[in-house]
Amino acid sequence: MFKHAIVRRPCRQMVHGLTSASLGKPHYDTAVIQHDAYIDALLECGLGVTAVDADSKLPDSTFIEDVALCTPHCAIIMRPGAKSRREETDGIKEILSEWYENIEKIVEPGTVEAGDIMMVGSTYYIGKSKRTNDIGTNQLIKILEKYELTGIKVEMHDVLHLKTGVAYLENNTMLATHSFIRDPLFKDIQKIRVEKEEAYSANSVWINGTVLTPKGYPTSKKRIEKAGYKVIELDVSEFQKLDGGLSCLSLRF
Ligand code: CIR
Repeated sequence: MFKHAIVRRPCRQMVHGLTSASLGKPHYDTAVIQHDAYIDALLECGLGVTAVDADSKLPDSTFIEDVALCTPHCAIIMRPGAKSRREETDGIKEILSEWYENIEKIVEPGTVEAGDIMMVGSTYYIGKSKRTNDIGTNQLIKILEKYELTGIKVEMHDVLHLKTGVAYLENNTMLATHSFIRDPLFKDIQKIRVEKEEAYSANSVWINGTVLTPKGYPTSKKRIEKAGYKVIELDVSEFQKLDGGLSCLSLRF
């Protein structure tokens, strides 16, 4: 069960955020409305929510998931692979120290963005992406082992982050797009298949029995409900324009 979430308000400069999508520029005022609805959904799932102020110098900073990993025993501050995102970690230690005594850190030349990390109980799957390098992954695995947690590397292609293509929904069940469905690493986990046309919906989030899923992906929604979860659909179109989704918008612990 999660008790708390930390989010970061989007800033006007989000229109200059990194993206590979060809969906146009995000509309700031709409993003703020969508972000408010996201916070409401987190509250509805029973979480306490801390909202960090927007930072106009950091266009991608609303994607706060990427800058830290919050485990039950320690928090780990990442070192983003994207240079323009490195300063997003400034001040994160002070924020996390309200909940964590043990705060660790990925250091140069390691890079890890936590969108590449999927938690399955005490095991953390770490995707090797353009943003997360081997040195960073090895540092992360060492830190996890210090707290009796496990880190496992995942080879992947065609996705920005691991959680662009998979989401663990607890109960030994995960959402997976085609490239992850047959990955032997996940062979013991039941899959809810995400169809190609609905690939964006793989970035859904389990919170205390409810699954937050992006609006507009009816097949995924139906399959998640059929598997026994309550679903809350949220419109995150303005964040999708920046390659971001529901998991990227919060740290949950
Ligand atoms: C980026 O390219 O870094 C941002 N525009 C989107 C980050 C999305 N984060 C995530 O998937 N965890």
